[in-house]
This record gives sequence, structure tokens and C-alpha cells, in this order.
Amino acid sequence: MKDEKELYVTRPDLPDFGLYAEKLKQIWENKILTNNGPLHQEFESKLKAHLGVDHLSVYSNGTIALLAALKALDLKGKVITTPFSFVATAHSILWNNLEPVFADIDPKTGNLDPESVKKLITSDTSAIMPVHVYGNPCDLEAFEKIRKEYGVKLIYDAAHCFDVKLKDKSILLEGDLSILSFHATKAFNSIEGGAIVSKDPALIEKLNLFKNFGFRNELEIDGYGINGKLNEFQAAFGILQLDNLSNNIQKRKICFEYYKELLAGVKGIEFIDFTPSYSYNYSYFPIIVKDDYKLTRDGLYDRLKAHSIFSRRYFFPLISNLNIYKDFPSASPELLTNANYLGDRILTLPLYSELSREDIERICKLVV
Ligand code: T4K
Repeated sequence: MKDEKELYVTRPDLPDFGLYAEKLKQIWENKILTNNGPLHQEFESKLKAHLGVDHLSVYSNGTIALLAALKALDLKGKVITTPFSFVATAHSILWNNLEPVFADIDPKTGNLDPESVKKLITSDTSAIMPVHVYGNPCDLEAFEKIRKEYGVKLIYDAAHCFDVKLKDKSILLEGDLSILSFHATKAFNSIEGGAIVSKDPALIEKLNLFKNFGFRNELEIDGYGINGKLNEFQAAFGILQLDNLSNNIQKRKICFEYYKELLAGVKGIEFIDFTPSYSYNYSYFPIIVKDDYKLTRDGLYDRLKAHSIFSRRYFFPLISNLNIYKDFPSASPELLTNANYLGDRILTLPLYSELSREDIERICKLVV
């Protein structure tokens, strides 16, 4: 129906235009546009304070942050990861000339299953890269045990996890490194952007050099780095976004709970299991469209689309079923039964801070 308001899976939060214009004036006056300028430095310190972490390096986006993180750890051989994620997760492994090995997931959360990971560890495994899917943390204890027992590196793709905490403690301090994304579609955005967090100051120092080609000073270059710098315009945007974040997350939470209320008990619709002890950023509202629902998942997707509601099938197709990955031995659908089950049934409904109660009611009427 053409005249219905279009609803997208997400809409970005934006800072106040007047406040942003003031920041732009500052850029116009000092003519520093990029390369670790004053706003970049301010953004980095504000992020550390906000997230409660001591060591963090801001990057131009989450994907470059993932590439640099793997490179900085000097990995060899194979990296075990999940097929149920955005392609950037596996791409970052391939870009480092490492082999991705896909393990299966927990079908209730979409997160990598530690038991399935354990079965795939060999002497060639140098790292494990789980994803906290939808900002819902993986089994942190189990992965920490695996890290210690097998002496492998543990890199969390925490692209969805800005501000996710357990009893006021950021989960970004788990493992060797965690990578964030500040893309426009995330709960916290700086248009594009990302960051790497670690407990290890030497690693973050290395990654600080890496994002500027490896330059230590005008004459010395340490390692072959990359251009992963965030510019001053994005840093200014990010700084202002931090002030509105808790308010925006609160609005998302209200939407999330309203959805749950309206969809509770609908035959064939199930929710992803979010572990209750964490505080979340409510980036996504995924539902599982089971076989006893009146339509297939794609049938529901099409029904919503016909009414100008653009849900998304995050994460379908599975990475392991894409042409680039499907011939890796671990990508076989018979080995990844849970991931294939969830990938075929998942649907992510619109969720963002400006979504109204009426919008949610309109969406839910089409689902019920
Ligand atoms: N690891 C994980 C687990 C990730 O999910 C991601 C990114 C990464 C790593 C890599 O991080 P980055 O390098 O991106 O920092 C989106 C995002 O581009 C991507 O950042 C995100 N994950 C992924 C899950 O979703 P698309 O192709 O689905 O986005 P797109 O452009 O179709 O946008 C979805 C909807 O959002 C649009 O229909 C309308 C709305 N939208 C989007 C943009 C960009 C707006 O209203 N305004 C906008 O500016 O990938």
C-alpha cells in the first residue's frame, strides 16, 4: 500500500543540528580535518570514560578494526568463528590470509556454541572469534576456559555491544580484544566508526600505530599498518551522540518491551533468549518464525514489505552458505544444523528510538 508510512529495520539517532554546527565551526577554525586531531582525542577519552575501559583505540569502522585486530595478534592457520553473523566477521579472517572454520550456534540465542567450538580445535587453530549477536553476550565463562585451556587468542566481534554491561562492568574487557562498530545502523553511531578495546595497553598502543600506517614518528614505521583513522567530522558527531545515548537506549527498551507484550503467545513466533542479568542497548528486535506459524519466514517478510515495513533477515543467508565460503570443509549445512535452522527462520523487526507505539501496533497487527 503506497501511501503507508515506510518503516525501516532501523533509523539512525542524530545529534542536535545546532550543536553539531558549533563543532563544525571549531573544525573550520583550526583546519584539522583528520589524523588524530583534537576532536578525535576528545572522542577517544570520552569513550573510555563512558564505557569504563582504560585502553581503547577508535577506528574508521568496525571492519577495519577487525582486520587490524587480527593482524596485531600475528595469527597463523585457522580461526574458529560463527556462520551466523554479518559477512565482515568472516571477511576479516580471509583478508588476513587465515582460514575461517565455522562452528555451530545455540539456536536460542544465535551465539557461537562453545561445545561445538571445542570439537573443532586442532593444532592449527590460533584464535576463536565469537560474535555477541544482537548485543546478547556469548557464554563468556566457557570461552575464557577454552582460551586458557587451548592457549588460543580470543577476539570478540562486539559490533552490536555498545554499552552492554554485566553489573555495571563493560563486557568489552573479556578475551584478548573486543571490536565495536559505530555504523549508522547501530545503537550508538558516529556515522561510520569503530573501536578496539583490550585490557592490554601494549596491544592498544600497537593498534594506535596500525591505524596510521604504523607511523611511530616522521621517520619510524612499526609494522605494516593500514589507514583506519576516523576523521574530525565523525568524532564531533560521536561526541555529541554520547550525551543522548542513555535516553535513546531507554526509548529503544520501551519499544522492545512493547513488541514483547503485543507478540507474546502468538503461535509459531518465538523470541531470542536474552540473558536477564545483562543491561542491553536494544539494537535489534529479532523474532524466530517457527514452522507452526501461519506463514513461512519469507512469507511474513513479504507481507510486511507489501505494507511498506522493511524488516531484515539478519543473518540470512548464513556466511557459510555464501559462494565465497560454502566450499570450506566446515561450511557444510549438515555440520551447522542449528545455524541453518535459525538462519532460515529469523526475522528482525524495525527497532529504533523514534519508533512510535502506533508504528509497533501497525507492525504487530500484521504479524498476529
Ligand atoms: N561485525 C558485525 C557482527 C556486524 O554486524 C557488522 C556490521 C560489522 C562487524 C562491521 O561493522 P562496520 O564495518 O559496518 O562498522 C548494516 C550495516 O552496514 C552494518 O554496519 C551492520 N553490521 C549490518 C548488520 O547492517 P545493511 O546492508 O543491512 O544496511 P542497510 O544500508 O541496508 O541499512 C538498513 C536500514 O537502515 C535501511 O534500510 C535504512 C536504514 N538506514 C541505513 C543507513 C546506512 C538509515 O535510515 N540511514 C542510514 O544512513 O548493513
